[in-house]
Amino acid sequence: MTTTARPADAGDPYPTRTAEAPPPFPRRHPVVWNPAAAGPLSAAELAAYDRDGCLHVEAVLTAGQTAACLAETGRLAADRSLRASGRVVPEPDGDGIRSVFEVHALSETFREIVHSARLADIARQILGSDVYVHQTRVNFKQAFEGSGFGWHSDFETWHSEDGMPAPRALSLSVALTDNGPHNGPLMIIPGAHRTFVPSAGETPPDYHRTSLRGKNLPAGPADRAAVTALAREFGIRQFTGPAGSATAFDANSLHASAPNVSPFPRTNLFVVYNSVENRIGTPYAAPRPRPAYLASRTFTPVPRRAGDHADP
Ligand code: 6CS
Ligand code: FE
Repeated sequence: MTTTARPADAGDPYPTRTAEAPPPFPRRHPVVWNPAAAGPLSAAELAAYDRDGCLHVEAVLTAGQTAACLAETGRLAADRSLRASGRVVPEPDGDGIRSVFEVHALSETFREIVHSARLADIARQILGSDVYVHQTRVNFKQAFEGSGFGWHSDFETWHSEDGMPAPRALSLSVALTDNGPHNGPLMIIPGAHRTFVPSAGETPPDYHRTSLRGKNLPAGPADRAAVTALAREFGIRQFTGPAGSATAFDANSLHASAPNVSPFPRTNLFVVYNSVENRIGTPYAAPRPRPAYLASRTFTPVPRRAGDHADP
């Protein structure tokens, strides 16, 4: 593996992180890769995902599973030995925890859920292939204190910093506590996944040490004029739902979330599945690849389990 960024003229289909960002342009790849793929989503749900780049799914976890995940979350947050590993991201202000990465490697409970057919079949159906786990994390938004996330496309980061070739990946944001309108739920501009919004500013060395804290970022946030135009065109959808429900969203969805000033914590598990046909390589616009706990380079497919749906 080389450790230098590709030259900007190497035929990159999604140029970004240049001093002057090029204007937004249409996505160059499909969203639903095989509309005939079998799986848990109905044809209407698959069409809605294709159109919007996002879909709410009820009850992906049982009450017992959400309780087990919350217990594990508390254990990981209290584990002092994890703090120095980089996996634990502190809040930008105060000493709370914002995120813990690679939870499926730290906890058998999370590993089991990430590998379950209930979650992975959704990804396999949308991406039209086997999938592997690119990233997992728990985002804590503590009551009163939890900070927000500005508007961005995850694919913009995964492409530039991790070397992900195409937006053939998706996230499942799984509510471990109830997500209501007041505790900083996910917001998405439905339809904006069809536009790639380049970000101005070169990626600094070791940028992950600061970027994940989310404040005053020199590279990565989506251009505000582009967000404004897309939100005027498509509106903004807020995803609320009880613990155990989930939102699936395309890697190139434009999304954000507000801080949590409510008295109710908002804790979500994020699982990023990438197609096995879209393995990451050399970063497109960063000096060095990020650590494996942010961007896995183990491309083992999530095993298909009984109850999974065979391809037609
Ligand atoms: O850098 C990343 O990979 C992550 N950052 C954000 C703000 N969203 C998704 C992703 O986990
Ligand atoms: Fe994100």
